[in-house]
Amino acid sequence: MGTTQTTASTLPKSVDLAEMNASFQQHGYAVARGLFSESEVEEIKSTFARIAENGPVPGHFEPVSKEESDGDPLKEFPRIIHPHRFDPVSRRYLVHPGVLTCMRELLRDDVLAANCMFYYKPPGSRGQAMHQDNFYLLVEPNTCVAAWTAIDDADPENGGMYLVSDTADEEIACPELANKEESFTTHFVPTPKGKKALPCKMKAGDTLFFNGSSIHGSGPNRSKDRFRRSFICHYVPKSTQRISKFYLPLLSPEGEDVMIEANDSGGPCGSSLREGTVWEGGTH
Ligand SMILES: O=C(O)CCC(=O)C(=O)O
Repeated sequence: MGTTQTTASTLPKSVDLAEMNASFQQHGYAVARGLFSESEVEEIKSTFARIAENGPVPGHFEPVSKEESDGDPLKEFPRIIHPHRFDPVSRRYLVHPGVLTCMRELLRDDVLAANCMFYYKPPGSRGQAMHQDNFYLLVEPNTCVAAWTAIDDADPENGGMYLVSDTADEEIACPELANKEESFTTHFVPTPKGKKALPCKMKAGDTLFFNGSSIHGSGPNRSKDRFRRSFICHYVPKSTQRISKFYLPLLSPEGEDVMIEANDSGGPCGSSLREGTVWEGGTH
């Protein structure tokens, strides 16, 4: 895989771009089935297995041994933040041509990549309470869009994603506190009255695209032995003027660093709250 442009006609046959676009514009999300090939899924899986074996990468991945984990599987297998800053395979997949083709269609603009993350989500781990991504990315004047790729099959039992349809036009809320028993992050955005969080069943290689204002999250992995690994990336329209400095530099489709203005406005809670413990585990 390189950074050569995939066009709509070279996407896998399982991906219907027109249908995705209609769903995304109407409901705020869309799924591209089988966007990543089996060999791509395997390469991502083996890359992150190797990173886990090699141990800590300060500031990105700071696991502890099973003995030191206090029985919390997420301490042993924490999510990896910004792996594209130290791992060339992640950097390459952050500009996956199929993802970029879908993104350009959904955003109706050229795009830049903001970040990627990898979640291992082993059996027994907590989920991530409902939230809105643009609270963290602070993209202006529009918003970010996530591309969440399943590396294992994902469903409600092993902590698959939930998304509240038709929330892409919601204001970004200042979050409430999440239930610590169920969520490893501290933020919680309630589902608006009359709306419902819907489970997104995914097969390995499927990618869920969703708007940065859409309310989404996941429950605990209650399975006995099924990891729920996922490769999660965020993108912004090329016309973006500002973003939280945590995501700078952005990455162009050709793999070049791109600097834009940092947004230090603090978002809907104001900047003082951003310093407090309420933020623990709450960044993207
Ligand atoms: O993968 C998950 O469990 C939650 C991920 C998520 O909500 C996010 O990356 O914004």
